Amino acid sequence: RRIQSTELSFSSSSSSSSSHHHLSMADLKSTFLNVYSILKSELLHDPSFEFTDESRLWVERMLDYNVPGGKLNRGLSVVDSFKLLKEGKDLTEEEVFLSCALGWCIEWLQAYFLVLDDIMDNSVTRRGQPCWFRVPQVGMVAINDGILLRNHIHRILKKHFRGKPCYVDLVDLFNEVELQTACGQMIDLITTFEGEKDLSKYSLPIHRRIVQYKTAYYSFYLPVACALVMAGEDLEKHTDVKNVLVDMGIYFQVQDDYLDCFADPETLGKIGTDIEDFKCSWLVVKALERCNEEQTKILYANYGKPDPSNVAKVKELYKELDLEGVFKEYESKSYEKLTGVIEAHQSKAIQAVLKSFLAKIYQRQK
Ligand code: GPP
Ligand code: MG
Ligand code: MG
Ligand code: MG
Repeated sequence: RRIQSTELSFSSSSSSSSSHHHLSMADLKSTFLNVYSILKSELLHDPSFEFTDESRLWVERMLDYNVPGGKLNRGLSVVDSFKLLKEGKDLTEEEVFLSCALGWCIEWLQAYFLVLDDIMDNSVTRRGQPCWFRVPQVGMVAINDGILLRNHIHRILKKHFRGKPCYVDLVDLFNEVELQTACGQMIDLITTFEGEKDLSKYSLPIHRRIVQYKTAYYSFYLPVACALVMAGEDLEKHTDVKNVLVDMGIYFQVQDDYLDCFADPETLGKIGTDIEDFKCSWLVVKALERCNEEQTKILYANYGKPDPSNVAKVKELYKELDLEGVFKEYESKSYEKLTGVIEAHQSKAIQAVLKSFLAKIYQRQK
C-alpha cells in the first residue's frame, strides 16, 4: 500500500498549502503517533509472510502492548534533533515522515530490548502494566516476539530508506549499536552470577563500563546519530558529540538505578528488582564506598536475596547512608559538567541538539 502524505495529518499545517511543515512539540507527538499507525499497518501486511487473521492479531496486540507506551524520548529526539540540525528551516513532508520512521526504529529497538530484559531480570511490571512475558498466554512466546521486534526495524529501514544514500550507514549504525547493547547486557548479567556472590568486585569503573554499553549507545548516541546521518553528516567526524552523549547516557542510567530503589513504582511504571537481582547498581557501589565495617556486613548479608525482608534491610541502609543526598549531589554536578562540555562545542546547532536532550532527562521522576 502506498502511503498518502495526507494520512500524516499535520495539524499545524492543515491550513497551509505549502509542502513544508513547521511543527510545534504537541504536533510533533501526534504526527509521530500517526507514523506509528502507518508503520504498524505496513508490517501487518508485509508480503514476506502469509498472515492469517490470528497471526496478524497477535502481532498487532504485541506491538501495541510493547512499542508505543513509553515516554518516546528516544524516538522524538530523532525528529527534534533533525529539526535543530536544519537550523530553523521547516522540514519537508518527506523529511518529517522519515525522521519519525527512524525515531520509531529506535522505539522498536527499545521494545525488543525491554521484552527480553524483563525476562532476564525477572521483572514484574513495565510502563504501568505487567511485563509482556507475564501476560497469560504469552510466557516464553515473548522471546520470539523480541526477535520479531528486532526484525521489524530492518523491514522499516528497507521499506523507507533503501535506495537513499544514507541507507547503508543506517543499517550499519543499528547493527553496531545493537551489538554494543547486547555486550553491555552480557556484562550486566555475568557480573551478577559469576561464581560466588561477591560484592567486593563492584566498583565505579565496572558500573561505568556496564551502563555505557547497555544503555548509553542505544538511548543517547543512536537518536542523534540517526539525525546526523539523515542530515548527510559523516559520523566519523562527530566523535566529540558521541562522547558527550555517552556521558549523558551514563548519567541517565545512574538515574535509572536510583529510581529503581527510590521512586514510587506507580510513577515509575515498573517495580525495581536491582537489589534482589544482585545488580551492580550505582547505589550499591556508592553504599560500598561509604559503609563502615558493621554496615558492610549488613550489606553483604542482605544484598541479592529475593526475600522482601532482606531487600528492606538494604533500603534501610541506603537511607542511613543518605544515598538520596549523594545522588542529588551527583545529579547537579553531572548537569553542570555536561552543560559545560556542550557549551564548548563549536556548532550552535549541535549545542541545541545536546541541550534539548539533556533538558528532557534532568531531574526526571520516571
Ligand atoms: C537497561 O537496563 C538496559 C537495557 C534495557 C538493555 C537490554 C539489552 C538487551 C540486549 C536485552 P535495566 O535492566 O536497568 O533497565 P530497566 O530498569 O528498565 O529494567
Ligand atoms: Mg537489565
Ligand atoms: Mg531490567
Ligand atoms: Mg534499571
